[in-house]
Amino acid sequence: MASEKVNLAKTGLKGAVRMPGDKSISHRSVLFAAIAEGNTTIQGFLKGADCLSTISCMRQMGVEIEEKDEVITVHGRGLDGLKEPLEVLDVGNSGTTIRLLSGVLSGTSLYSVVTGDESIARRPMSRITYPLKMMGAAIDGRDDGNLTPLAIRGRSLKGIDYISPVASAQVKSAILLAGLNAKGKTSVTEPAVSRDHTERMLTAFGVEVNRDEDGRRVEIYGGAKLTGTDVYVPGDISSAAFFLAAALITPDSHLTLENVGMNPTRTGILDVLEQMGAHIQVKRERMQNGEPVADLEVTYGTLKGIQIGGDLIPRLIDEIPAIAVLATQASGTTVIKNAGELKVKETNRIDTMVSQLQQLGAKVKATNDGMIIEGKTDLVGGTVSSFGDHRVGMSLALCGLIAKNPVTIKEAEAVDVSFPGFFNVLNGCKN
Ligand code: SPQ
Repeated sequence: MASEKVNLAKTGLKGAVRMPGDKSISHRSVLFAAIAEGNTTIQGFLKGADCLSTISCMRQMGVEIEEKDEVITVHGRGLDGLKEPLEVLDVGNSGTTIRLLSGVLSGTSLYSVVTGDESIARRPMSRITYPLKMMGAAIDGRDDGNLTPLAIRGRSLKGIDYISPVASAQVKSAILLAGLNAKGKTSVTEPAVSRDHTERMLTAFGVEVNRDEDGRRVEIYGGAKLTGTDVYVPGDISSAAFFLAAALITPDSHLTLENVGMNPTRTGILDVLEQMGAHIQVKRERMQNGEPVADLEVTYGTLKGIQIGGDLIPRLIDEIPAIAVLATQASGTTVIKNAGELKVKETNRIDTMVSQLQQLGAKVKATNDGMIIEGKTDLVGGTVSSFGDHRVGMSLALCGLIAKNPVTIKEAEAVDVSFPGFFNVLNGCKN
């Protein structure tokens, strides 16, 4: 297990940083390409540990995937063309991989066992196995199908109209992907709109996807075919969030973040930063492959505490650890509520962030569905842990830029899940 030490930034952070590829879109690009007919090329793919797990699972099912000059070529096998895996499929740390893949596998004629690391072993799977069983899937796992390993005996499915109790793109995507192989229509209705990369990308692969005006209800028809295409993966706004936060808390900083995905289902962080008083300039707005992209310019500035909750939460769920750090440097109180989903991420992100920030001198307390942070606080530094959670690791690293003493992060290698080279890029901005 590697530790990383982050020291006080003696001057502001400066420069232009190109963001790594979007993790959610990278997973989907390989998975959809594999079940498409014909070839797909993918540019900007994130070579983080999670997306590499998706590649390795698809290769285990006979999908040929080549990597040359930063372009990935996937030779699609069609929905019925995946080969039965001879060994257990290992998704590593990736919740997206296990949930989306289970949706695909449920409607094939294959038997498969899917598992992951210790963190995956704790994460709830009944949120997908329950609706998939309603469609006729044969899935089992520990705790009555709630926990990995999942054993999936693929068989023919029937479409359902599912009212999801959670706003979750993984739940929505698992059901829609199973729906591709099901008889008739499959729809998912969510309590609030979750990220819509599956809907956008299925459309790019030639599948008819119907959506209600507000995006909460999505519908597809069984038997639809995916056709290989060219995919361009934009930079990940969830990765950009750490650099937005780094610049906003480190005096005299000015950073340009290039190539940031601006899908409206993901830009809640920008709404929050604006409310906190930050000035972020959005430049060079453009569309790439059905996804909006822009460059973001961020300058250090004073921040104020705010209230965060409601339908905004799914639009920034992965950014809450970074927002918690920002809130320690904002004047007044920040209250984050309706964010109970944080408890079922790579770690319980409410408990890990609260305990680790307290260790660094922050005034923060956990609530049932979020946290309350008092600012502005001088952080003292010390030794903390990511507990194997990439977003916790990167958030705690930000504290090192402003704390009196260095911040040492244990299990720092976790950052490779979504941002390989994160510490080098952060240090590069200090020079
Ligand atoms: O893939 P994984 O491990 O679930 O990753 C996380 C993350 O922080 O990177 C969550 F822990 O992102 C999820 C995100 O929270 C990725 C995702 C997707 O690509 O569909 C959707 C969100 O999860 P959910 O449960 O709301 O669908």
